[in-house]
Amino acid sequence: MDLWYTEKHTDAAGITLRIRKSLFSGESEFQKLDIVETDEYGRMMLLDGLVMVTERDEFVYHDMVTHPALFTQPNPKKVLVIGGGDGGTIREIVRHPEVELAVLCEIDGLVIEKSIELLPSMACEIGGSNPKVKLHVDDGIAYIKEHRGEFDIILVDSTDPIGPAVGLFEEGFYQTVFAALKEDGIMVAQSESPFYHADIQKDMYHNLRAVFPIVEMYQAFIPTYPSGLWSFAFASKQYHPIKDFDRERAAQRKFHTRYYNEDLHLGAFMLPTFARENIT
Ligand code: AG3
Repeated sequence: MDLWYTEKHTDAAGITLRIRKSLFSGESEFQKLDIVETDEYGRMMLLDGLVMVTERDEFVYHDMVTHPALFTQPNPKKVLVIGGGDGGTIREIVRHPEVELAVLCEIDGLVIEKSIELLPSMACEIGGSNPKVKLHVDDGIAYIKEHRGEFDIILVDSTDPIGPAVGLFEEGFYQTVFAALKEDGIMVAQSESPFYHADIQKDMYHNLRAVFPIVEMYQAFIPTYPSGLWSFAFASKQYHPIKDFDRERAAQRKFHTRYYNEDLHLGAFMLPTFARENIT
């Protein structure tokens, strides 16, 4: 018997993947969590039925949520991740030798626990031994209110703006992030699909521009996300992601990245017209 899972992206379209077996299915006080084995994309985590990560294409998302900001900011020492309980973003952050502290603030302890158990390729740096990594099971909004002026970079690795993540798309949240950043700090947040989520993008970028002087969108190809075209918001106090990009430093990185590179850093910020129009 074939078993297939469909995530609907609209009322009339979605993605369908053949499932080999279910590895975990449960519910926390925040959301439903499933981890399954797919034939095409390896292990996959779903929250409330939405695809969060798969082993096969997570490298795109985690490269792109991390490296553009860390190669723009000249000396990133303290980096905070809000959400991101699978650990993939932390894994990429700690590859940067300048980083002294990488804090993960994830609201749902079950996501962390099950990722460590079942998604070791992503959770490898949150399982215990890296002294640069600190975990907080806490509401990101509450956490940053207590940490003013502390971080060089804050990466918002959230779910869609439904359920526990709604507040992470609001102007009040961006003000709190601004306050938690140092005076030359940068925030990056996943910003949904330019193809399907024009309305969400419009509000989100409007809210970001009310707070940050520099706000740019960049894109990445993520096959298991709605439409396959995904985006990130780069919101910054001083550094511009292209004008202040240190191409040499990125080109000379000592670690391999399967998606990000110094040319793509620039290319990712070049948007198709329809995407540009979502945020202007
Ligand atoms: N967070 C972004 C997931 C959004 C996907 N949306 C959807 N499938 N409808 C991913 C977390 C990776 N660390």
